[in-house]
Amino acid sequence: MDAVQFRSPQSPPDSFAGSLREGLSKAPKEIPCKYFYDSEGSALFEAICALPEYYQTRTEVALLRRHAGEIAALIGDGAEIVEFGAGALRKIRILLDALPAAQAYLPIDISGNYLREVVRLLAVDYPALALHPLVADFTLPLTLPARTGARRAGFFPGSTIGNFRPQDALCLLRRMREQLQGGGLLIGVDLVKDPAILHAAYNDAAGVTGAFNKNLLARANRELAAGFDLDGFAHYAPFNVKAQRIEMYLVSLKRQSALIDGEMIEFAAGEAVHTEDSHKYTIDGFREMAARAGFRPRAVWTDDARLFSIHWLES
Ligand code: AVI
Repeated sequence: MDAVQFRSPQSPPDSFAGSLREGLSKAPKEIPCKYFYDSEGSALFEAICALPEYYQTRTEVALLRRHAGEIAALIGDGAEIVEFGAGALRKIRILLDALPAAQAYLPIDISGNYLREVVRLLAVDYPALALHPLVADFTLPLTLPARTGARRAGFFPGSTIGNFRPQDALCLLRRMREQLQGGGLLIGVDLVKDPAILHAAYNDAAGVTGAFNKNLLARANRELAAGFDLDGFAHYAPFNVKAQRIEMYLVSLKRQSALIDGEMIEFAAGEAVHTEDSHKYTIDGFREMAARAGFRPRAVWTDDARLFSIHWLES
């Protein structure tokens, strides 16, 4: 049983401390995957993207490069591009290079300092582009500023949609469609494939994904003095064939406890903390979901090995 010993500070439920306390008090235990991305976690994610086993980033970048002209023609001149969860702003450069007449760019990201820094670098290379960075959690309801461009186009690369449960992904797509005010959405979606390829991508030989997963505990130690023994947990990332998703867990290797936001949380030996799902779609399955969200699925691009897909969805 999870012991409750101290009940002093109770942080808001939407803070890291509050979410961690709430998620680790559940049975089974969980930690929302959005907490991976502090500065250490973001750097580890960048390292994952460069791993030989993690085919997603290089496949998506190659698709964007190969089809940039066609994509630009679909987006059209004078558009305002909204990027959901902007990150390092590398993929957007491929689009912007193909869209010299783009009017404005609105990157939305939860990490303010990081966003300001990458936008500053982008401004140097695209001096004619109006930049309107928005520090916000795009997974929550959010009102975007009034449209400035001829039309709006959304950009949601990286298959981040896969990190939402299908019902939540559907709600997110519906909300994005409203925010785009009649504009289309360009979205990257990872595909169902040989489970061995998927398993390798989330269980890399260098152990970077394991370090990324354990960064949740390291972050709790840094920010909350939780006292986690990182060696006392194992990274475990199986492919759930029925649900077509990679599931990530931190498995406690012994009986242990940690202090989170005033509560002593107990972990049994062998107990798993669920940290992430990464859903994989078929092309038709994703197009069906997009249609249920109110989009009209149009062009789709994929690589020869059918590892990854990019979809253009019209409103
Ligand atoms: C950000 N997201 C799409 C990544 C994924 O593949 O689901 C996060 C990740 N987790 C482990 N490796 C990468």
